[in-house]
Amino acid sequence: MRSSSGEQPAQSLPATALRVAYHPLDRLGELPAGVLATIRFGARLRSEAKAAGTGQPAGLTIDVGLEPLHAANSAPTPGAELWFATGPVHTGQWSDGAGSPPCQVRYAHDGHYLFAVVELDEREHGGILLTAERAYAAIRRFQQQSGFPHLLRMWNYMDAINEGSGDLERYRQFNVGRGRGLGEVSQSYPSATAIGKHHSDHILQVFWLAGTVAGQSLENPRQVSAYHYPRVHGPVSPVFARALIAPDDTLLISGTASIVGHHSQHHDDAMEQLEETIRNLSSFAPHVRRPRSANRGDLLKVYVRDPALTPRIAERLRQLYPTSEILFVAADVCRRELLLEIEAISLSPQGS
Ligand code: 3EB
Repeated sequence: MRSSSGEQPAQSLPATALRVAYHPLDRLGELPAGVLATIRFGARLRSEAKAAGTGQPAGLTIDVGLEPLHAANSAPTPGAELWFATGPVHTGQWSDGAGSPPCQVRYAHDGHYLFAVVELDEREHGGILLTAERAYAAIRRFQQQSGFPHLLRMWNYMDAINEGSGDLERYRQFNVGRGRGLGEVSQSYPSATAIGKHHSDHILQVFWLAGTVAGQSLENPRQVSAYHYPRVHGPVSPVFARALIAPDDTLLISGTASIVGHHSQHHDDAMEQLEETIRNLSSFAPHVRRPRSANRGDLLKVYVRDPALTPRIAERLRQLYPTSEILFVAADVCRRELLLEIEAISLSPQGS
């Protein structure tokens, strides 16, 4: 039941519509009820939240150690991403005892969608490769018994993503571990992001959205599928889809950078990389299912290597996407010549 224009009548609202919004960090206390997951951005948040142990919103709270950036003309700065629940929320923890040391999965679900997170200390698992393998093996086992078997969207945040050279670069090692941990997958791949933190805390953090119903993964005609990248980008290819249409028609676009074919474009020119990234994002325009009348747009998350570039990038994005919510964070991208990456959510008419 897809329509490209016009509001859906209220009585046809499926119970499974995703709703996502950005929110200022200091106003999380004023949240409406019914949040499945709150993703809070801030390098110091993780340790502070642990110390305080209070003020946790309902549902699953995930603290990401990436600093939100202030873009001129956007007051206040959004620093949290909220995924609203479509029904009563159940939270829990699951322990993967099949490996050692054990690995905890924290989760929340609303009967239709599940949000879950694994956070592993690389020092306890022997480096990025083994930590990624451990995390993804746990994710695979968790998913098999979860009741939400379909992976829709995944985020991977790690320290020093570009450290090491050639095949020893940490991102490439992460790919080896992810590939081994996940093993053969019978389903299509989820959309994903893999990003480096500016501040080291030794934690590999993986969180994901899964559902009871499968999504439809999409590839970008301008880009070689990441899972078909040639050997020059590492011994094991990244396993993700360029985008995925969720069961409610929400379009979840993976982290997208200035790559055409499989080659990085415009080395060292951030604004040209921005234009190339925009062209890559535009490939998915035919899959956007938003009513033209809706006075709201997409959600864009922009990862910038150099925070000083934020105002210029913000100005250009606001010009192109005036109704979009935009969240900027300081981060490293998976190839050292890439200066920015953008992920996007285009909500379905039902969810807006
Ligand atoms: C790219 O297109 C840029 O390894 O999960 C983007 C999104 C990127 C996801 C991942 C990597 C990942 O290759 C990097």
